[in-house]
Amino acid sequence: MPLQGLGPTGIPVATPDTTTFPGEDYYQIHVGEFSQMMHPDLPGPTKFWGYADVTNGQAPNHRYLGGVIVAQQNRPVRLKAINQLPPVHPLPVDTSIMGAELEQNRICVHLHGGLVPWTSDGGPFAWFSPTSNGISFLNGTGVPGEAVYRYPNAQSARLVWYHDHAIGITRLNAYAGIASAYIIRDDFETSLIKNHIIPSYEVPLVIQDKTFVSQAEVDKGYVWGKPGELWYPHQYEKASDPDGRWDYGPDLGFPAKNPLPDVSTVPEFFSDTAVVNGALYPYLPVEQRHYRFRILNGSQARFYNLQLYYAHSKDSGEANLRQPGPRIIQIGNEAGFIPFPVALNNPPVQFSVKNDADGNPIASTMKYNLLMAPAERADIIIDFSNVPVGAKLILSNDAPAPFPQGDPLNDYFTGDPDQTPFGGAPSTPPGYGPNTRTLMQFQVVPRVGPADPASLGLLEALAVHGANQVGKLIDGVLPKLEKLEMRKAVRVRDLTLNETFDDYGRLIQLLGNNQVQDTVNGELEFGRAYDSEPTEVVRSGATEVWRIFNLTGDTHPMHFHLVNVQVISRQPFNVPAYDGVPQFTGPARMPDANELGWKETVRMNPGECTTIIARFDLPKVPYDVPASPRTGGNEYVWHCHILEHEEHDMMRPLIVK
Ligand SMILES: [Cu+2]
Repeated sequence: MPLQGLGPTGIPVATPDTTTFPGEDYYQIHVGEFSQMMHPDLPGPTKFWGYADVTNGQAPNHRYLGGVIVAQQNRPVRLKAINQLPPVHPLPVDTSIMGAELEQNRICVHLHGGLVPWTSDGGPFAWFSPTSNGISFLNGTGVPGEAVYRYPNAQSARLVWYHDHAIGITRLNAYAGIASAYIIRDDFETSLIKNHIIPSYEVPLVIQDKTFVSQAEVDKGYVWGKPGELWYPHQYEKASDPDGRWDYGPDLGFPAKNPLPDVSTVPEFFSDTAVVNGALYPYLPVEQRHYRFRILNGSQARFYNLQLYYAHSKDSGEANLRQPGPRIIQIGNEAGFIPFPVALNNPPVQFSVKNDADGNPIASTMKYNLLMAPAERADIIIDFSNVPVGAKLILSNDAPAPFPQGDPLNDYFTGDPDQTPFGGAPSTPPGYGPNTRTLMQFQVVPRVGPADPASLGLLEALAVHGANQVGKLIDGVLPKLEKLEMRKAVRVRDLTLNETFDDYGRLIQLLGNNQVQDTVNGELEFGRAYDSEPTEVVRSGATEVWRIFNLTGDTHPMHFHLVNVQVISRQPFNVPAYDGVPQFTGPARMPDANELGWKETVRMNPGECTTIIARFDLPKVPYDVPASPRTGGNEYVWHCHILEHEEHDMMRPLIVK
């Protein structure tokens, strides 16, 4: 099916009211339930929760990912969210997760990547329902079920997004569709487009994975959706069961206080169907010219190692891994333009990693192409000028899930082995799903109008040949970067990413610092619950260095509210020996070329200490921002953006005073 673009029949873009609040763009966004046919081959329409523009009195036109907002740097946006969700969630709700015992139609709007006052940050405790609200909710209008968020937009051009963050049901609300894009424009970007340095042909690509309910699932007793609606895990399948997949505490010497709940969350959810802009395995006609793609990984837990290949001559639905497509030139990430463009797919790099003697992946040996963890963004240019008309290119993925270790149960592709004896899927027949490797197809069509000006090749030349070869042309083309200096840091914090078992024996991820919290079976535990006393309390305006030690087996995309950060290094350390004082076992590595400059979601690999630096400036706004009634100060969070990790319970307060 064709890729959905922006527009009323694709992904609707909201239209601001520019008069009610002079100098500001005002939006009224309806949050409601709707159904949409996602693919003609699905057995029925899919029920979603999502955003729709009702700013100018129009009826809500709910479409998946709808409510896209385009903002201008330094022009504030005021967003009123109107919660008219029904009381019953479309997905199974596990009430053993903190907060999930409350109403099911609680929401809050988090502007992910927005530098906003905490009262507009939409943190987990700032939720509101049609009838009540959370302890940190201070942005009501006086009308139940309404909230107002104020975004200064005092930040450079970039793709941010807004999505739900309500405690206990964030993962469900986001999966059910409460998410949309928010694009910030600025003069620098406009000049690059006007001067034909970056293309004016621009396409957002929101990549997600979803699973749709089949008749067989309904026959097996799935009651949270009809065939064609969204499927979400509702049982904790113990690894000790014949078709199980998750470690269970009591099986490994970690006693559980409670039996597993009937409806249970799982440590992370990898779906079986790739969806781009809400379309299943879509195609996009592209002319023989330069295109700019704004990519967001909006998945629950799945990473993508994006590569571009020509389609097989015999089967145009499959990538020919021996025939690389054109280069991918990355010019930006989630914090806007990067300081220097990077050539990827040059040629494509398939994922690989070496394991140590114990079978654990050695992060420093990982090889990949355009790697995107959940919540990461990439601003890329692809030049189709030299691709023959009629050619088909496949955007393809081979990132392991979970990352980087991988479990074949989560890898879906044409002709994959039948895994039904182990609780997995049957083999995927050619031309059909499920598939998480073949994401979408570009179909090259003749160019309409004149050829692209030569200047559109400049960034690719820079990325491939370096600044020296391109000479003076780069003046004014590259963004300026303020580099944060380690010597200005007032504090170095040691923090930890942890894995243990909860009271139900389920695998759980936690954040902590370097203070031991408990010893279980002789193992030191550093993890703390999200709702325990804040420890990351930072002085406003302070620069701090955070050394974040990953004691788990997974890479975690750590997302920082309030600030963008700079990645200083990644360094291996002795995980079993970690007692709060690290023993480094190898040299520190520089961040990847496309991670230089600013970041806001940072991949932190197993066995590595990832060091970041940030300056905790609060946004300047022309009104008083009250202290949080829950924590005091300005209440933000930092957390893993694998949504099941975040919810259970890999999130901690970030308090700025
Ligand atoms: Cu995580």
